Formats: sequence, structure tokens, C-alpha cells
Amino acid sequence: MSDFPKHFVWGTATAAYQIEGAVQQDGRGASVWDLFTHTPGKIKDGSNGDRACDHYYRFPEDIRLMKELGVNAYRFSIAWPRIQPEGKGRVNPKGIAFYDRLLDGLLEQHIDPYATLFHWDLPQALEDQGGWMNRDTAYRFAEYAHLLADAFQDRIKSWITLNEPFVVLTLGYALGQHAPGKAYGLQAMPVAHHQMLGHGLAVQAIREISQSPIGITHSLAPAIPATDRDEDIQAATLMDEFHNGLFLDPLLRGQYPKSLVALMGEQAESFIRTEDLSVMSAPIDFLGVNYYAPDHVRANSKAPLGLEMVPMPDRPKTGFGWPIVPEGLTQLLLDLKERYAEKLPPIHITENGCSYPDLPDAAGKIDDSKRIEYLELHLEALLKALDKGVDVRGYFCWSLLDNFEWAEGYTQRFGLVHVDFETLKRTPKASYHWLQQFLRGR
Ligand code: GCO
Repeated sequence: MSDFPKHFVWGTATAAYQIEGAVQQDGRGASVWDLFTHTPGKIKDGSNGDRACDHYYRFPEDIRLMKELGVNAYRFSIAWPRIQPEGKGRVNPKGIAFYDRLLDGLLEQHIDPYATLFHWDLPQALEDQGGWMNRDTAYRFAEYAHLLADAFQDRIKSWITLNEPFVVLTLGYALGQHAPGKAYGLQAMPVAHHQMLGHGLAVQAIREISQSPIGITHSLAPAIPATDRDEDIQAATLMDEFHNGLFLDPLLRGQYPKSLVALMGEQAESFIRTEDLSVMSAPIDFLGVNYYAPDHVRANSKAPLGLEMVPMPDRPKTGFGWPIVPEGLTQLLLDLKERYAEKLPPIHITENGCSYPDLPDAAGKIDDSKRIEYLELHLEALLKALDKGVDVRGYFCWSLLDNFEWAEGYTQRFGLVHVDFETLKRTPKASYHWLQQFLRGR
């Protein structure tokens, strides 16, 4: 093949809380990230998403940037608290109206909307009832999905139910580093199960109304042992099952990895019901894969799961300190193909990108050559997987805009477009122009 297929999907990705701002405008309810970011000490630079990129008001300019970039798709997320301020019941018409306008703007420019229904901004009112620790939230999520399908029908060209339930489990409920800031450790496992149950119920709810493809986005990574010692190899195997298998096995096989059922122990009986696994494994049309870097794993008997993530000393790093390992993307995709074979649906890379402290020079230009190199290397790695028969249909660069990077606040910049968070001025970086040129040929 040695080039991307003619009808390959090229997009950029964002998320509501990271770019929209307008957190108290037009009837939006509070999300767990509103409370978390306004709790002192939670965010590295003490910032929040109250204004972010002001995308709620500036989305026409951002659509123009996508159009000029030459992408044919845009992955964004719908803020649940804009649609149902209490997470259930009452629907906020101004919330529906905002996404109506956004969809119209995208469709006018022939940019296919890929909508993520949950990208971490759970309505606080649901968290007050236990959030994803509470099985009821799965059913509230399905109701929310159903009303979105009813409101937007097939103007949403692809539905993505959840974004990265692994990160919600680990950072949101096990370690407390993300909203809602719970540190339940391994007692947080119901969060994994209830999110995947919500996914399965939402697939059923959407399919009652919409014919558009439905998928889910997972953060996935190959697990690399830090040394060839047996204990590190075993630790990497466990990390692979915890990071990848915990979500992909129920989704694609209708069962949990045996090692994790043992790990969950008795608590598993308290939240896993037999019929749940068949709901979770409802056939999907695509699997969204977010890839940034591998998991580099070492055994540590004192750590939870008996393992820890360690730096990769011999690899270049991004501005975020993440190792640059493009071959990890090829390996991940080949592993998925081998493990799940005919159960593996087509794949979209729904996020890939890097953070660097990009600032304009005296002439106002931003020469982010390292981002260009990162993207080139990862697209080459992606092409290697396609050449070996992995069915990848699309690639979404994270991110269109510099934005609110969760617990890092505005200290990390992932955008193809620089945002001055004082003036909100958008400035396309060199990587934007590079990608524009790359897409022109396609
Ligand atoms: C994620 C989230 C994004 C992040 C991006 C950079 O994958 O963690 O989907 O919201 O901002 O990945 O960390």
C-alpha cells in the first residue's frame, strides 16, 4: 500500500470541557470538572476551563480553521451538563441549540461530525449520587444518548460513546488526580464495569434511532517490560491486561481477562451481573484508539498491582516528558489484529499528538518542527500497520487547538493552532501548515 487509502478519514480532535468555556452560560449545569478545578491545589497552574478557548462563542472561526486545514472530519465531545443540567430528566434547549449550530456549521463545510458523548465532564448531580461507582449512571447515560440520537439523528456521522474509560477509572476514581478526585484504589473497579455497561446500553439506545456508525474510544498502549527479568515481563503482561484487556475483552469477547476477575476478588460479584457482558459486547462499527506512547513497566511489590510505570531513558521525549515511540503504535495495532482477529472492528486513531511549549517568535510565527517530526513518525508507523493488513479507516490529530489539559491546566500545548489564553487569538503553527500541505495531496 505504502500510502493511505483514498477514502481515509482525516480529522482533528477536541473535547468540550477543554475548549468550550461558557461553563455557566445558557443553562449549562455543573460538571465534576467545574467543582474539581475550583478546588485549590488540584490543577497545576491553578486554572480551570471556565473560558478555555471560548469555543462556545468562537466555533465558527474554529470551523474555518478546520476547513482551511483540509480535514474531512472533526471529533468533538458533547457536554452532558449542557444537555441535561442535572444529568437526567430536564433537557436544556439552549444546549441542544449550540450543538445544532455546530453541526450545521460543520456539515456546511463538508466536515463529518464525530461526536463523543462522554469525555469526562460528568454532571456533578450524578456524581453526588455516586457517579460511575453507581450502576444507575449507566442507565442515565443511555437515556442521554437516546435523546441526543433523537435530537441530532444522522447529522452526527459517527457516534463515540465514551472517551478513555481507563483514565476515568485510574485518575478519576482510583488515584484522585482527575475529577471527581476519588482515591478508592482497587475498590474503584465498578467504575470500569459501569462505564462499559453504559456504553452497551447507549449503543442499543442510539441504534433505535440513528443509522450512523457507533464506536467507543479507548486509550491503548503496548506494555514494554523495563528489563528482561521475569518479574518485569510478568508485570508488563498484567499492565497490558489492566490497561487494554480490562476494556477490550468485555467489548470484543464478552468476558473479562481471568487474571483481573481474580484481582477483583469478591467485590466482582457485587457489581458484575451475568447479562451485563452481553450488553457490553454489542457489535460496534469501529474501535477508536488513542495512542501517545507505550507503557514502560517494572515490577514493584510495594505498588498497587505490584508494578510501576518507569521512564524510557533511551528515547527522546515530548515537552510533556512522554517518550516518542512511533513503533509502539504499529506494535499496538498488530497486537490488536492478532488478539481479536475477526472480532476486531475497523479502527480509527481518534487521538495522536504531542505537547510542546510552543510560543510565537518576534514575527508571530510558531515553528513547532518537533511536532511535525512526531506526526510524520506516527503516520509512517500507522502506514506500516496498514501495509500489514490492519483495517484502519481514519486518523484524528490531538488537537486542533491548544486547550485546557486537565490537571496540567494550560501548561501543556497540544494544538496545531496556538491559542493566546489572554486574547484568545488563534495562530496556526508550522505543523498546521505542514498537515495542510500533506492533506492537499489527498
Ligand atoms: C486523553 C484525552 C485528551 C487529552 C490528550 C492529551 O487522551 O487523555 O482524551 O483529553 O487532553 O490525550 O493528554
